[in-house]
Amino acid sequence: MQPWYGLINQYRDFLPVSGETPVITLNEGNTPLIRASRLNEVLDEEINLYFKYEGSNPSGSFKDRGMTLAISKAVEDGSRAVICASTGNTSASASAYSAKAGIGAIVLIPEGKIALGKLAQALIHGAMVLQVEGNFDDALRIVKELVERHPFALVNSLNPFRIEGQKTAAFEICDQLGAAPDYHVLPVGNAGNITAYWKGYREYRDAGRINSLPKMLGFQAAGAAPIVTGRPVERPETVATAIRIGNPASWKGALAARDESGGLIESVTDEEIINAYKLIASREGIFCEPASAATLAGVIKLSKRKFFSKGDTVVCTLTGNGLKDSDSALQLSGPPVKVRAEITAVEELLKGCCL
Ligand code: AN7
Repeated sequence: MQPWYGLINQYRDFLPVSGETPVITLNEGNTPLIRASRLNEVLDEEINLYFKYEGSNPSGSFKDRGMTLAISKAVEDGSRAVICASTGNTSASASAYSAKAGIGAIVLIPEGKIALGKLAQALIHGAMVLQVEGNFDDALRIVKELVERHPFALVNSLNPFRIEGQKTAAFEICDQLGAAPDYHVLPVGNAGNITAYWKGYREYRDAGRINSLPKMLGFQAAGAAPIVTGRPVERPETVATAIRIGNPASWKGALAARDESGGLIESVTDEEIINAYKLIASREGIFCEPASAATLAGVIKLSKRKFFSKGDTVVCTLTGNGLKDSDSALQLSGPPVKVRAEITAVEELLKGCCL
């Protein structure tokens, strides 16, 4: 087996790096593609369903793919500090890679609306964390203005290097499957990732590595679905805080991915997201965050209306690790059962359970 030294090393020929680029890496990428095996009952069609588990990246989300490149290029350009607005994962990743690079990180997050694990990550990596009294869209607006006035490198997905790094997930899936899937399913927030995957699939096709392209299926949370409704959402709301975004930066990229691939972008309700979140954990053994579960929620919804064909290969990207947002898991599961420290008491409770 070849050792893995991160995705810049692996996919250098497809990335805008030279021999001079300092590679800032935490050996991100090479994440598992896991075949779903116990979801047949909840699906109305027989499809080959896979999860690309991006929660196994070093900071626990797909953002690391874009960040290894964005931070490497920022260091190459001589930047001393990077800045981003974030619903949590971008800030966690930017903070981690900046720590590795030895440069400063400034992150603006919406007050009270990011999962605690993500906040903890940014803080422990030593970033300057500012909680904006507003939402993600407010934070991004301020960050965009700040970089006009100060020499900070912007590492939101408006930075093209972020998209370049993130496209490598599409390469990996094709390498892992030996072909492109029929459908690729993503949660859509700021829409950088769907833009990146579509770019990745096209580049792999153009390089002759695959000979077909998937249809891109994006899902937004119903309370934060600007691309579905066709206009910005002023007060986005959803349990899936990672995708609580009302005015996506890569709106056009998402529309292009949808239209060029012959796919769709629809919404799923919080209830559908929570149902899928629990199913992925309880039936497949994968702990993802609520935003990631919008993918399976979407697949369930589409299979109800017989959207797929028998045998279709469908890949859902599970964008982030569930441990980041253990609050959501605890709230949705309820507290564990309390018992006296005696075997008989424990046995009493176990009656009728599992045995
Ligand atoms: C787990 O961290 O926007 O459509 O600031 O954390 O590329 O924005 C996170 C987004 C999906 C949506 N799943 O991806 C941020 C941020 C998870 C995420 C998305 C995010 P994009």
